[in-house]
Amino acid sequence: MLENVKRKFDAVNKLAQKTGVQEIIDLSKFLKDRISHPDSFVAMLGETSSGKTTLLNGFLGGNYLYTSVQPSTGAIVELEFTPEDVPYQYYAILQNATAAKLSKEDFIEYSKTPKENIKRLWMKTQSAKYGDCKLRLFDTPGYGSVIEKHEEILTEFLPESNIIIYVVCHRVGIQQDDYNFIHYVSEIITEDTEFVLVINRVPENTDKDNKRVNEIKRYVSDMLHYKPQTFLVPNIPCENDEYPLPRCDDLWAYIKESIFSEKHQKQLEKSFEGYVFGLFDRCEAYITQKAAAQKMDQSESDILIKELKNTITQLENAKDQLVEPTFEKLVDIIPSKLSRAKDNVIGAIHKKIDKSNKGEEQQIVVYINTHMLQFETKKQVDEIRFYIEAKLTELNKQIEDMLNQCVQKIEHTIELHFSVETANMAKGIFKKYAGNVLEQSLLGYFKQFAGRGGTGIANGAKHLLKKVGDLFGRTFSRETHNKLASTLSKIGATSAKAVGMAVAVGIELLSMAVDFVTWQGSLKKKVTKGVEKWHDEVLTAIKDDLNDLKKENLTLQDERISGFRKIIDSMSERDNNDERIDELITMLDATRTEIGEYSYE
Ligand SMILES: Nc1nc2c(ncn2[C@@H]2O[C@H](COP(=O)(O)OP(=O)(O)OP(=O)(O)O)[C@@H](O)[C@H]2O)c(=O)[nH]1
Ligand SMILES: [Mg+2]
Repeated sequence: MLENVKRKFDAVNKLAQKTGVQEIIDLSKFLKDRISHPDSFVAMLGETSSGKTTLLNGFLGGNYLYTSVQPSTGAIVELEFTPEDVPYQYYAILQNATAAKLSKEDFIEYSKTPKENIKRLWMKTQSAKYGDCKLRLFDTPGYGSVIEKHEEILTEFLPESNIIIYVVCHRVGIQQDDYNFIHYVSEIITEDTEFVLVINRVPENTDKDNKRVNEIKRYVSDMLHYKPQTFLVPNIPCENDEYPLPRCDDLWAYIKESIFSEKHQKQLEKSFEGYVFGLFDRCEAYITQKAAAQKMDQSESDILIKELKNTITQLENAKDQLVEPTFEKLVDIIPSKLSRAKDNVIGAIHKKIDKSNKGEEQQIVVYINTHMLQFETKKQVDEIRFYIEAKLTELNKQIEDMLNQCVQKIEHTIELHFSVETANMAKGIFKKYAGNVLEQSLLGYFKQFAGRGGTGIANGAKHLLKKVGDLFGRTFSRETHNKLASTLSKIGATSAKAVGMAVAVGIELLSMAVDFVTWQGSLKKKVTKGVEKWHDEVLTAIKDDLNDLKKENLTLQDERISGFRKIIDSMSERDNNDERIDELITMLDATRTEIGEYSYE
């Protein structure tokens, strides 16, 4: 597999080694490891007790993971099937990105009640079934716990997944939480993530026309806007508290087939080829910078360094003048917006209660609980989400414009003051820095995976940025955009969850013997209280999310700055070894000929 990519990699790797730059050599090693063991990500999702962990035990062929009728899985548990010959190994991945070896007993214990400092648990086992590939299966807790304690499932794991297996228990059917969950999943995932539906514990002798099965299928396809591949897993009756592990060979066969499908393999090949070109671009940038610095005379070099420093100052200023104020304003205005949202929700529901008639008590309570609370809060939160999105898109645009102006100014200075030969070289440096989609993809992939001590989650097939035009800075904004999209989804999910907590407003009033007007008044009070609770929870969550987003934006700005610093560094430390530079340039040209051009198709 990936033979073509490996051949190109070998050529670029030689060039990378030749540069002698540690950062480039590290990138090359990282890429080599990834290409030899490409991984696929499969995430199990679904309400608590839908049987996710039991299905995985069935897959493993033994009770390796803890299950219970109570909410049982408290941590994210990763099962890694690796081609390397290793016995079962248990680890905890800690918040600081290091891995700690665990005994089997501790592994089970922490999967029930994870310690604060554990990010996820990790069980590694050998399997020859997947050839050179690694299969990484993620077991997750139910929805409530995901929203409250494991937001990284929404923000990190799902966007990286190739396949999501969504498990619904036949007896329970689709509940409000499933609605919310599937809704936000569908917002986050891209078209290259496959959604597989499992209807679990289907009673024996259930035929194709089973009402519940069809109802679950219909609800899910309505939410996703397509019909997902669906598997029915039969219920195994319990005897003496023991039952055989579920067999769903067709499900696992399908997962394997999907991972090895031509479509997925092509995607993998295309992505890795892109990273190999990214590595080449990194080498090329370094070599051309060196060569240009060599050719420029002192005054040219001084002018360029001055312009670069100027750009860095502008980028630094943008942090205080654009990023900080934008977030400050957002944090300032969100409370009043959310407060208005709260009033609107309360107003709409109170109006409904006021208009109700005696005899409709039951109907109204049900309507409020099953429909109005979710509907009205979603409407309001969506508006706030749009608002945040608009403001942050605007911020992005401002920063891009600023960067564009800087680069134009530098190009102009070069044209004015440089000789023809050095002008083209000097401009080349910026072209390399600016339009380098592939290099940015590789660095992004590296940062997310290896940047976390190798314990990160990053799917090689998914980090290749698409070419979105040659405009300076464009490629950066995609990363910010992804982060923004998942944060906005998370805000929606938090809100839906907070409403879920307020559900069952006024049910107890139904059994109380009070006159209708008193009943209306009490129900309104309950609604107000429930919605206020929702408001408080959502406000805290949005503030935290905005803070995270701000940090992310500032980090991105720092990365841009460090990109420009690298150019200054390579210009300042002139290499007087002309021979070495010539050798590098010859090798660069030969490598370019050997690997050809990357096509984005
Ligand atoms: N009788 C019977 N019990 C099952 C079957 N599948 C799951 N169970 C039981 O259902 C309960 C819940 O299953 P789990 O696998 O822990 O559910 P889960 O989705 O992982 O739940 P959380 O980890 O809380 O999200 C456990 O007590 C299982 O033993 C089945 O096919 N037959
Ligand atoms: Mg579980």
